[in-house]
Amino acid sequence: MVQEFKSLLEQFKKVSIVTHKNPDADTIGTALGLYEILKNEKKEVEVCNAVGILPNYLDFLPHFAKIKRQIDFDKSLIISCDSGSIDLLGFDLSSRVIVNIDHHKSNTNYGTLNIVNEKCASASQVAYEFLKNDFTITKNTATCFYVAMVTDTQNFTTLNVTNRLFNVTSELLSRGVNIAEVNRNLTQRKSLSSLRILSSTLDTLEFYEDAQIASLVATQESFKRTGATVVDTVGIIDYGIALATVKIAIFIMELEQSLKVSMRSNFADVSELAVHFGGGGHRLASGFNIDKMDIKELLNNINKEIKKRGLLDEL
Ligand SMILES: [Mn+2]
Repeated sequence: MVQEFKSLLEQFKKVSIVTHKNPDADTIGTALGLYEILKNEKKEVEVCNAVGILPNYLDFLPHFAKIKRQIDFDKSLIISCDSGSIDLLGFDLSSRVIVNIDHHKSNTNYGTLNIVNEKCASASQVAYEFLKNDFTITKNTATCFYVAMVTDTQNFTTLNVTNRLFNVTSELLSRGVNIAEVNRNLTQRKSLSSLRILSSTLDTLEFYEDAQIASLVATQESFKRTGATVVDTVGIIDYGIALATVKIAIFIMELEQSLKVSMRSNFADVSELAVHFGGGGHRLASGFNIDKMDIKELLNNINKEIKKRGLLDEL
């Protein structure tokens, strides 16, 4: 398959690397790592995000400042990173040649070339394993791929962390990744608004079904009061799943036009649940967006669906 990728690269002088809406460290890290690889191949490369609200806590990543809101290249090869569906990219990509690099179980294989491996813990692991033998992996690329792995696995604690992932990590470190510097950047540069939205969201914590389900809510009012944006809410949902009795945590964010719902679980398949509501994701971490409605009613609907599917019964 790497031959197919190489021949696609030969056909295009320009490459547009596209990240998904509500970008996280995996989509950004994978894209920026690829940017350097393709620059070294003497390609003209751009990195694009349709929404433009970037996770600024990742601004220490090489080339972060190059990410732009629009696709400027007309006849470029598109490479999408960490996106399970074409809609999540937010660009009109009809009639474009797309290389789809991802690890979501729900990936719809929308690419011309689909490099999708749901066994990988991050899209960056997919990219690394695919490219490592045929392309130069610099320290910068290794750093971007490593940060994507650390964050997508919540510091190597998710179920998809494997022996193979640690081997990949080890290979990345041998390319010169400075772990201490990465750790400091990821853990000790939080914004004040992210701490304030954490505090106000924890106040909303509620439990259902004998505390097997937990909910957290961030309203428009609390976003305005704390000055936080969606980017500042990274990691909040992990507090929902922290209590020993909780099997599924639901985090609802009220955006200007819609509600954004994230779900976490410690064994039940919440990706199916997300697909039911029009979203997608991983078995233990998923989400969806829905038109604005009463939040209590939405929580009720999700709880009903959880019961209907027997998601609390397993094990
Ligand atoms: Mn990912």
